[in-house]
Parts: sequence; structure tokens; C-alpha cells
Amino acid sequence: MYEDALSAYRRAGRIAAEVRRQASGLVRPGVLLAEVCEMLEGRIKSLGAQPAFPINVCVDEIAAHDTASVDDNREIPNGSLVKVDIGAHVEGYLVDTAVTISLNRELDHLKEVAEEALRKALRSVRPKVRAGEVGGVIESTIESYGLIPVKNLSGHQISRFTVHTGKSIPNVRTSLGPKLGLGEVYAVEPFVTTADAAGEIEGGSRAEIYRMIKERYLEDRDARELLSSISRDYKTLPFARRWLTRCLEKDRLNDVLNDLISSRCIAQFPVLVERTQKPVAQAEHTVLIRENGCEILTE
Ligand SMILES: [Co+2]
Repeated sequence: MYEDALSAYRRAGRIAAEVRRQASGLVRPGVLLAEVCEMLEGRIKSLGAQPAFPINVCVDEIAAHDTASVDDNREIPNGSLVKVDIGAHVEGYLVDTAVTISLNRELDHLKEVAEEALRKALRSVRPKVRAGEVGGVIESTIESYGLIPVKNLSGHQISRFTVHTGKSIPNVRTSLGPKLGLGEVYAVEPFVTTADAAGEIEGGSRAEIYRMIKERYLEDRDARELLSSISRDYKTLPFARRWLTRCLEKDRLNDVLNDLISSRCIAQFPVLVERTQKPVAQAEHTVLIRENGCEILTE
């Protein structure tokens, strides 16, 4: 990897780790979800990076892809299990890291097991290891504590300006799977739920996060201008609906976003919910594959 790419990854990694530590102190019952998102996104910027995607704040059975909506008045609930997922990039070199904050003693073990599964998985990451083998480490660690992984969520390879690319790292043992390569960057992210859960997420009815698929000329002026500012500001990275209220007022924005989805210029990421509504914990780091193992960029 080129030296300037490596230093950009490391810088993004240090910033994301700092923001993750701040997230752990910030998430308390009664705090507005919007405040958590906006404060942490502001912190990424003030530290000299840009958000690689909106801060995700996912409560209890919501596993991924939730963030504050426009005019969101939801509070962090008492007794909940909260995942905060953070993406930061420097010049498009991005990292992805997450932490679970347990506000319920009875759910603390889900957080701890997700972290333990991540630690063990990262010890198995090295050049030429099969993705399925890393998944096996995650699965057997989680099951050794009487919990189960969420099997249809996985870690992912990262490239410049692209959060999910190339190969995946499953959270369960799979036969073989691709080999991880020297110099590649991956987010490894075990998701843990209770043994009586389905251990599967499904797309919910809401979406707050989108990304551009392709830019093209559109007849509608609002749609054309919105798409061009999305392309300029976020390129192919995910963005939040609430980030666009500076462009259009709420109702018009929703209509234009729906038009951009129909014309396949943007795609939405529905909120992902555990199918049996059981609480989900997550731990995540981004790593660079080195000769003898991996460098944790977000430690
Ligand atoms: Co993440």
C-alpha cells in the first residue's frame, strides 16, 4: 500500500477510535438519538476527517442502518442495548468501527461476547486465511457463551470511497470462502444475539440512509440539483436524509428522494431488525492485513 494511503487510513482510524470512546460516554438514557448522531459527526469533522457514513445508533433489536431522522425526537431508552457505528474517512480512505453500550445489566454479556468474538477473530486474520475460517472463530466463540451470531450480517472489504466491496467475512463458519490478501482492508464485525432468537436480520419499513448509484441528467430541477450535490459531497458514500434538509424542505425532500430511487440514481438502506425482535450487540474494528497478521486501524 502506498505510504500516503496508509497514513490516511491510520489517521482516519485514530479519529474514529477517539469518536467511539466519546460515544461510550455520551449514550445515556434520555439523551436524544439525534444529539448523539450530530455530536459525533461534528467530532469526526473537528478532528480532521469526514463521516464515511452517517453515525448509526441502533437500539435493542435494531441491528444496523438506523440513524436520526429529520426532526427526530427519539430518546435513548432506559435499559436498552445501544450500538453506535462510526465511519470516518481521510481523502476517501475510510474505516468503520462500532461499540455497544449496555444500559441493562442483564444484557451486558451480549456486548462482552461480541467484543471477545472480535478479539479472537482478529487474532486469526492474516494473509491467505479463508474468510470462512474467521467466521468459524466468531461463531464458535459466541456459541461457547450460550449465545448465537446474526448469520446474515457480515464483515466486509473496504476500498477508497467504498464501504462494502469485494470479499465478505461471515459471522459463521462457511466452507472455504475467499482468501484474505496482504494489503487489503477489512471491517470485521461480529453481531451477537440471544440463543432463542432467529439470529437473522430482515429489512424494516423505514430507511434513513442512502447512497448514490449513478449520476445522470434528470428533467426535474430539484432532483437534478439534489443529485449533483449528493455526488459532490458524498460521492459513493452513504448519506443521511437529515443531511439534505439544507437543500430542500422535508416533504419535498422525501418526494425527490423517492423519485431518485425510482430512477435508480440512489439506493436506500432499510433499517435492519432482528426477525424475532431479540436484542443484538455488535463490536467492530477495521484492519489492514499485514505479513504476520493484521494491524488494527481503529484500536
Ligand atoms: Co460499521
